[in-house]
Amino acid sequence: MSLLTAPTWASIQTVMLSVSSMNCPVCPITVKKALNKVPGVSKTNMNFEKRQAIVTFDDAKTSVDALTRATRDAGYPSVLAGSRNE
Ligand SMILES: [Cu+2]
Repeated sequence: MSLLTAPTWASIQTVMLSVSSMNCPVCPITVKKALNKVPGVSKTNMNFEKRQAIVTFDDAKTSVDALTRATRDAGYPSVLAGSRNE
């Protein structure tokens, strides 16, 4: 339990994106950079072995569409593979 609780109107979401075109260890770095540039993204974890990106973001500021657009614009199209609310 943190003293710094999130404002109730902000919904922090964590989604899993499948980025199938990551084919070498440098790719996740590029994708991570692209995702971290999206306003509202607070955390990005890349899993190169599974070709996945796990992204935590504020859905008042951004959306899954914006995330997949960011990876696509970086050259790595992605699709939503799962999500959970936090
Ligand atoms: Cu690569």
